[in-house]
Amino acid sequence: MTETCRTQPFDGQRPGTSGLRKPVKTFMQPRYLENFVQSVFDCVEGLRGATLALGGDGRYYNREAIQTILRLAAGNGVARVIVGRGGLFSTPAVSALIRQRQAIGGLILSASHNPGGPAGDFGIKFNSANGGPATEALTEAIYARSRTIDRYCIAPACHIDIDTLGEQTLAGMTVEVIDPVEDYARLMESLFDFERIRGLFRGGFRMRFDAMHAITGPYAHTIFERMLGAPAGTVIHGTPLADFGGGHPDPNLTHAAELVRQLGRPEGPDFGAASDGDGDRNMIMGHGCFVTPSDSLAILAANATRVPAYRDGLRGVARSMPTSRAVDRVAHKLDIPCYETPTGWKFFGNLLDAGRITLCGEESFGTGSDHVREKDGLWAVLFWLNLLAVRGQSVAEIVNEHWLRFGRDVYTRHDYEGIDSDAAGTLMARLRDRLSTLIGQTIGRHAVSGADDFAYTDPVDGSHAAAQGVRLLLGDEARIVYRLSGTGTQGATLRLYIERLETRREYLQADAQKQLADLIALAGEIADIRGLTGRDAPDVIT
Ligand code: G16
Repeated sequence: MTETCRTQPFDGQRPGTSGLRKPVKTFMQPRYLENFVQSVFDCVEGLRGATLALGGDGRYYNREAIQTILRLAAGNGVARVIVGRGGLFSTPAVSALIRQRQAIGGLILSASHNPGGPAGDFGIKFNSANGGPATEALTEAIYARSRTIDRYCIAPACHIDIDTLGEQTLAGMTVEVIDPVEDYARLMESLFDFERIRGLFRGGFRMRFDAMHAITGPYAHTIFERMLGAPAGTVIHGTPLADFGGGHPDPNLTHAAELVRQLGRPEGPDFGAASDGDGDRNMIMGHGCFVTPSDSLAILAANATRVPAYRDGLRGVARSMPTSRAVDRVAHKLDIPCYETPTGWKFFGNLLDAGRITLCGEESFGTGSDHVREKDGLWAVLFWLNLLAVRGQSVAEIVNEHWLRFGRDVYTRHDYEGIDSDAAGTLMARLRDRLSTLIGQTIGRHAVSGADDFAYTDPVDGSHAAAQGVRLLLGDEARIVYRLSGTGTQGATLRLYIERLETRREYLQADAQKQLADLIALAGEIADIRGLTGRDAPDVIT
């Protein structure tokens, strides 16, 4: 019943920071999706007879891709595929499902925060049996396979109904369509004090959650409005659309502008949050106040014992290298380990599996815990709600108290998007060449105490990742980091991360861009950003 079709390799099917992301047009070429998925299947041990999870963020081409992947799964001897109704699943929900149903893994169709629609991006990533993103070793093996592939195995063309709950059969394989929200909502209920959060809403607490016309809409309507009693209208842009309503489903100050405006109004809500295309990112805001992802991680760690799931304390924490060192200060106080990993959630997987850490996070609006093996947007929002309910204070009050206790790691990230790839490569190469000469120098008024190209050896399996970004460590606990994004699809994106510790009470509230102005200028000069990229200013500032 299965056909074996001849094919030839495509260039460039190397997964990036989080799976393979390409323009939709690239993915829609005949055999492109088939080649990549077959390459994945050829590299996953134990696939035959196993269970797979499958779903995506609803972006353009999601439904068509699901039909093709189902046929490929049947062609490769998979016993059961669990699909979210309508082909929808958030990334953290897939991670939870893989663990719950002991699946061999899952395929998640998403390009996360990248725009969708016919002119936008599409993406696909494989998560392994622990629920987490494939390791570097596996993604490299998939890439190697994609370069030599000469056939794929597929069941004959047919149409599977993915909109009706229940089981169907495709060439001997069971396709099980489930509600994508139910199990995930129950998992959240088991972690947090829902009754206490209900009390918050009963008391008139006002929240706005921006689902950005992406995957979290159905989850947020169910959890916030139905289960927790938040009034209708709490969730905005709650219907997933194939082009995200023309928006950019990236929860940050630039792309969630409407939410930011609402929270800035005198009569605005008490709490605001947003999530991204596939539901793993989160942005947290209070009335008139934005919480940086780095601060959010530190605050959740410092307060973890106040919510049911973490009542017994944390085993350890981890952050990606460019994330501010705010959480390090909390870990120090709690006397627990704090790990610094390269950018990419996959690097947290071994630490979580080995029970070395309980919470982890990244500056790129990602926070999570050992409940799944992905960052989890709604989990972070619920954690904050639980905290607000227990502490009875505003977001701003909680943040300010935290800064008074630990100091504030004033932080910003500047993104230069879609720059020329060669220029970006030259910029990084020149920085690397200068590393050894920078140490000990004083640049501007800052002494350089350390300079390196970040490398990481995983303490669990000893695997090594080199060239993960250039770090300059300066006096006053200041730091400048340069790295190239691994998720863009057009040219290169340079990310510049700048931070400095502020402990003077009278400066704790000051504007981050102003407080960091001299470091920002310095970072531009050291790397000659203007000269090499022709850009005077970043495209996105967070
Ligand atoms: C992905 C990864 C994250 C990473 C982020 C940014 O997020 O899962 O671990 O921090 O990309 O990566 P980069 O700086 O290389 O663009 P997402 O939400 O896009 O899957």
